[in-house]
Amino acid sequence: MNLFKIIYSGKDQYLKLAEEMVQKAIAEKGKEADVRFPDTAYALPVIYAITGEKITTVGDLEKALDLAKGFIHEGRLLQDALDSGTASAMLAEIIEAVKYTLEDKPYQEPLHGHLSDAEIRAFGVPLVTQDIPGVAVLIGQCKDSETAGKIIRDYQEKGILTFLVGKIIDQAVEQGVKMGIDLRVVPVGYEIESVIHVVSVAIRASLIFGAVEPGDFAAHKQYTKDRVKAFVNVFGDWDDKIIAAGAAAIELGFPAVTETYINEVPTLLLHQPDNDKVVETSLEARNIKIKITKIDVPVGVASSFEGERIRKADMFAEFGGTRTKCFELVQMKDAAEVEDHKIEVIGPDIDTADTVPYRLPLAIVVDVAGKNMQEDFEPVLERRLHYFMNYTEGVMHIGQRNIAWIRIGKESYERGLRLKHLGEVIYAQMRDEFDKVVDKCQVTIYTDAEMVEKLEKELALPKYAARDERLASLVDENVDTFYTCTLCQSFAPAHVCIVTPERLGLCGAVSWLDAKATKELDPTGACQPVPKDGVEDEVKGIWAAVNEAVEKASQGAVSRVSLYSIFEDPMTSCGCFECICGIVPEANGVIIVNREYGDITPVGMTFGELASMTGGGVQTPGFMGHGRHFIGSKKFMSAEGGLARIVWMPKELKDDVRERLDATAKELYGIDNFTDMICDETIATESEGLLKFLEEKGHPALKLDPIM
Ligand code: SF4
Ligand code: NI
Ligand code: CU1
Repeated sequence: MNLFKIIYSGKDQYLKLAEEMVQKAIAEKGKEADVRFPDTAYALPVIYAITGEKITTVGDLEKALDLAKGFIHEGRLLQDALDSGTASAMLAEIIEAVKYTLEDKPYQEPLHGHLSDAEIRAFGVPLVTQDIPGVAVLIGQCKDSETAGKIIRDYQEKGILTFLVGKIIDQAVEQGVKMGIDLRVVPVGYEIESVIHVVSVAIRASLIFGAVEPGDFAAHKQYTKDRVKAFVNVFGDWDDKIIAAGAAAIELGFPAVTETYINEVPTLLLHQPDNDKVVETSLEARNIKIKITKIDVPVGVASSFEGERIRKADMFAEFGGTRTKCFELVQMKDAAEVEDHKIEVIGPDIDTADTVPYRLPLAIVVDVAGKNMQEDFEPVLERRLHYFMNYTEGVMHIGQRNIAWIRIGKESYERGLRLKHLGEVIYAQMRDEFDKVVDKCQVTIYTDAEMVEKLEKELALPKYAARDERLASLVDENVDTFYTCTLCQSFAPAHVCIVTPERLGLCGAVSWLDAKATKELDPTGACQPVPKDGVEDEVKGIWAAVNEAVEKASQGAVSRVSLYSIFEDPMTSCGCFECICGIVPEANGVIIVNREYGDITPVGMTFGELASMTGGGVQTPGFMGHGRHFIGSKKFMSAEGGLARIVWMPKELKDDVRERLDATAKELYGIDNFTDMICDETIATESEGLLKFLEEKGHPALKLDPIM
């Protein structure tokens, strides 16, 4: 069998279908009609990245066909075959784009189809922290459903982001695999063309985080090969189109492993007929190392389960959530007071249930001791409890401190999950993740109502209050050290966050205390201290030492940063920011949009479009990515008048930040209920309505100096 011939034949089939689809689109919609995937600022992203051309109308699709044909030359060099793979990818994208043009929702549940820019941005943090250690694309159909279920679950429990294309989706459904983008198993579509939605994710990572220029295909290929740890598994019988798609994957640096023999190309195209070994072979091919913490519990524990929701009907037991008291606390103790790995449940465990859902009060008290432990790290460790519990299959955790709310699902209860297992999970993860600061750890879980009540009053509440006091005193002026965070450099090579007490990392996941703890956990790692030396301008937030640190950490890409300005040398963005802020000159202020908000804003752009204006570690005056928590900070663009400049935010974001924002505005400007002066989408999404509202409310931005 000639591998090249197979690829050329597959490419021919894509070409034929794409030409038919384009004709159909022209006939049904006309050449002027829009063609684009939903919620992306990158037109047809694959074609855009490869050629630099934005395809936005049905008429443009003819040009897109020509661009794809430009890659077709059926020679005898490996590159000729790979180019046909590239052409196939472009043609598949055309086919899929027509589907989205002709139908409102070409993919119905459980199929996912195209992923939005926001969905890709949300993967940023788990990818850089290696929470998602790799990306698997499973194509075809396994010999039976059981095998499919086993392989998919294996990837899921390793945290791998897994995309399914083809009949394997039905097999996964049959096996009851928990699926969805939050569970890291994404059924994309049945037809092989739909695999382009996964290619599009890899390519957009390069555009979004890498800031690689559209049209510089060589640089995109380098980026995906080096930084996107993806690979392909083909199960069952293959056909020419699957192999042509495989060639496209290989061209991007993603090895393919096939169950049925076609051919072998060392490191790129591998044959693995043994289903028990396909996971191992694939991970090795991409050099993905999985960190396994073996925990003795009857259910899976993996970051993939973080997004699992437990609905009322599936719930066996519940703690907190207004019905019972529920709190959690991590406290530092002397080594002599902690017995390592002691796990105790004081009060009834959930198997004493007389009614379902069983509701009990709950207190989780985690005592840790360690030579390098500091009281400042207590809240850092405590916040991880949320993740550790969510990683546990069949456990849902919401909130923190004494507003924690936990549900345990029936299925996991039936598999044997009890409260003591939560203790096991917490113990194992604490020791694993915080090994440098935690030498000993014990977990006590109380369900005895009286004890919970007493401990909350005497232990937890005073502790929370003391921490709040410490946090309130933690302002930039009161510390002599800031921290860099370069975690995102694995995707955005030039990006550096400067984390200060009042300005957390733009992902929202790294506070100054987190950065301080990270430095302790990994002394040469992503967070390095920066002394606040050589002040140049305190209002704009410029320090010589900060500039030096940024220049060094960005390998010279950025040499000046003003921490408190959005105009003069603003901090760069990687791409995974929680919010983006952009100026509205006519309102003399800025709008802020969070990633979850999908609609249009008064600047005429969506979150995705605004977000595409910045990223990849580039400075873009007038636009700034930042964390939600930064919004209520006194340092929020304080060089340009501060948070009095905020004129519009989505309602959900307003409600989320209201308390702190109001308090800060009161303190800074003596304004009551400032959040109510800020416009939102329920009031206006265009500038006329926005201005009218601001004038009615007497919004302070209107009286500030011109923003430009
Ligand atoms: Fe990335 Fe900045 Fe968050 Fe660090 S703080 S993980 S660099 S966004
Ligand atoms: Ni980030
Ligand atoms: Cu990032």
